[in-house]
Amino acid sequence: MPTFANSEGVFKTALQLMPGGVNSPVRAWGAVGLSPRVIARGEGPRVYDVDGNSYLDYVGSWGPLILGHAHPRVVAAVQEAAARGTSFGAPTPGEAELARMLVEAVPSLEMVRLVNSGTEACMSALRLARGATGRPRVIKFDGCYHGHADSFLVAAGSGVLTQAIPGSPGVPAEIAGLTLSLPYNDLEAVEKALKQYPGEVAAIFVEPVAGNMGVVPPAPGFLEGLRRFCDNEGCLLVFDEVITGFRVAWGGAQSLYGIKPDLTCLGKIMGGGLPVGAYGGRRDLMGQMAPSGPVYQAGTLSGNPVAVAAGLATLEALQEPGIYESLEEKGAWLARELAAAAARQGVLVSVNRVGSMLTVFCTEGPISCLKEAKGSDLSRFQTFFQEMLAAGLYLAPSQFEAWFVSTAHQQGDLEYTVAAAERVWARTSGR
Ligand code: KE4
Repeated sequence: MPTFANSEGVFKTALQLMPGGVNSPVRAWGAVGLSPRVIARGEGPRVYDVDGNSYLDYVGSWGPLILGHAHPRVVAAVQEAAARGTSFGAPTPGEAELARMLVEAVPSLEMVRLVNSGTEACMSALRLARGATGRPRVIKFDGCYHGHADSFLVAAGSGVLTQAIPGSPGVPAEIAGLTLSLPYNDLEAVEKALKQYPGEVAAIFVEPVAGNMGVVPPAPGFLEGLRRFCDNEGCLLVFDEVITGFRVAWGGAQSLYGIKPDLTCLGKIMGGGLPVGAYGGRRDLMGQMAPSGPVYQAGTLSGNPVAVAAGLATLEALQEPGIYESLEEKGAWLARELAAAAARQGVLVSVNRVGSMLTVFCTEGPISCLKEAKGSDLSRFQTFFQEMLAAGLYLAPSQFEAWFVSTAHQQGDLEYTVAAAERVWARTSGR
């Protein structure tokens, strides 16, 4: 019988020292009625808690670990970089190399700035959009999450949605009032908003594949419509590819769907599990960032050589021929077989997937926006999560997040996952 004594002990202490015992709200497992497992280490597709229990991991640190945990090339690169010094606050060869790789990989990038998180990337891109256009307003979409900068905590996804926080105290109405959050995949709503505020919208921010209300793909024509509106309105199209960058394709969702944004935000995979983010795009825009221009943004550890080494090693490993085809096959197989298992057990689910990111919604679907995602049966999700955890599956502790398949997940792992899900659905379908 597995024990969780050490997890419970460590978490009890953590609760005294950090809000909710965590350094990021989604990790507190508030939506699944359990105390979180305290993780000691990861290896390949697995994580191990401090009681020695092993789990097949589909959280992947919320997306960065596309190569699985402790990939030898990443570990070696980090060790080698650290041995040369952990930070200099000066230009280094590695950050220039990573910037070059990003510019060559992501179609819309002519110039890029490295930062320390996805939040910083999105916050900086918004400041640049406002600075470059001289306009105050921003359009985002319900259920999309662009980090925790003030302007984005309006109808946000991810932890804000999981915790059912309506907005966030501390964000002045004057700031929140400049953000228009519209239904995802609803071009009419965008057209109406642009007509309501002519010449006032600096940017439209969008997750080109939404990952923070659960996975919701763009409807046919949605991204093209946003591009057209921005061209006509003179506002900037910003793709938040913090999740989708190097996840759904080497060049991100913009290469998958063939739409060029004006600015792109990146993070997660490009840091290989260390704190790295980036924003970039047209040279005429990025050239407005200090010190080459007047829009200010800075960071002591931006482009940190150890974090950059992890990112470089990850991206170099992802250039191996056939990697994305394999991730696509694994993701498609898992999504298809999970849906088939649920159908065999007479359980209503809707599985959305793009590449190696997917969500099993506990409802019939289709799921194309936040309103539909919120129709999921959260009690059924909680039971599913708890039962899968007991079977050794470490899933995102929220209906409104994604499962991530890594290159380390083998076919046997996927088969085990589907069999475990089917057993859970067979046992609990009456509940
Ligand atoms: P970070 O500041 O957490 O590195 O990135 C913010 C961010 C920006 N854009 C998108 C599309 C994102 O998904 C995120 C962060 N994602 C969540 C999980 N979906 C992070 C998990 C957490 O908050 O702990």
